[in-house]
Amino acid sequence: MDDAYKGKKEDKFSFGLWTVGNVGRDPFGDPSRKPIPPTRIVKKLSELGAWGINLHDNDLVPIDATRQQRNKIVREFKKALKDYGMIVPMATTNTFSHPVFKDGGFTSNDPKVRAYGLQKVMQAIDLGVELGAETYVFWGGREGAECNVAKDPIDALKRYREGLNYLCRYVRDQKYKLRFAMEAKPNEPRADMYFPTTGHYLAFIETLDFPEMVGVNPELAHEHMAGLNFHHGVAQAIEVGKLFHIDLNDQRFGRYDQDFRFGSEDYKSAFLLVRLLEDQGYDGPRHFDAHAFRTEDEKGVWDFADGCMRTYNIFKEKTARFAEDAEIQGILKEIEGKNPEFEKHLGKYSKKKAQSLKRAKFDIDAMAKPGLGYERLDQMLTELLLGMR
Ligand code: GLT
Ligand code: MN
Ligand code: MN
Repeated sequence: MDDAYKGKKEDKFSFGLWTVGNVGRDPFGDPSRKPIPPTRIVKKLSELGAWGINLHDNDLVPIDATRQQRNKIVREFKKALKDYGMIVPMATTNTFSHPVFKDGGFTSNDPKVRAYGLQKVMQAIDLGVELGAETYVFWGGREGAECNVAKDPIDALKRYREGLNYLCRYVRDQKYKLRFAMEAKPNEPRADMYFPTTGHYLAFIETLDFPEMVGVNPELAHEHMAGLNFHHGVAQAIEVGKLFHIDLNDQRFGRYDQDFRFGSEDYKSAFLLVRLLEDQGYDGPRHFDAHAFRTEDEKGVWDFADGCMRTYNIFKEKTARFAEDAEIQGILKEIEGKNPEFEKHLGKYSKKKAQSLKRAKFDIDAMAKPGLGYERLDQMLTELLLGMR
């Protein structure tokens, strides 16, 4: 395979310890491979050309570790980061695995669980900052419901807000350089999760005490699970300056949470996304939140990781090719260039402009007549992606 597409540090590719560390467990089956020690993950990812490694508190430090055990694990992990030139750009908290969180962390009906949740997140934030993280992700894995009469959804939202406001104040108090990135998901593991889409979070963030500290971490698979167009959601986040992080993977519509290798299912969506990120100059981490098929052994895991990075870089090259394709660019120019004389009616409202626009004549049947030629354009994109242009 061509080395030109291999991951390089400047590509800012990152993986979670939980992604390449996924042991192939699913609701119906036991692990199909052995856990890989975190220090080995750091080494292998670095060799493959990744730049960063992200983690939940308990991906690294077991939930029942003593202070001494924790410090030893962290010391060894930091050494591996240094030895292999890797960084921890993002960290997060596991508030979903232990059954104490079976009805949520922030949104639990039980104040004791909510208090423990806050304590756990503060400790995990301390760990993340100690490892150098500048982005802190919140994925509310258990913040949702099956029995929808047991929890008032308005109370749930208020509790989530209260928790985030508390933690923003904690970060400010500690003088940490840390931003929060909220990750939406419509369902799994709960039947219904609060904040099912990135758009829900974008609205919610504006109601927080420190909205400037909080952005989003959209995940491709999660938006596809909700039947949405990922690249549109990401565009909306970029447009309001809220794309703090991104989870790249792939997913068939209408299925369970698959977390497939980036770009392995829907080439057109992956292309549109990479083009958007590159054209908009997104300079945050390109984080792969995916895992190898359950059929794989450790070698398959590294094939998977290499594949995510290669595919991103291949789509990046396709983006450049798209921009240099004279015929495609000619069509795009033509689409944009029609009827410039009507620009004067658009833009900011003024009384004068509105009066003039109300007098303007439009022959809507004539306007509707010409075809737009999008079939030809879309076929050109298809042929470009299939390697024919
Ligand atoms: C979990 C989830 C992911 C989240 C991770 C961060 S954990 O694997 O499915 O989408 O990004 O908490
Ligand atoms: Mn997922
Ligand atoms: Mn994710």
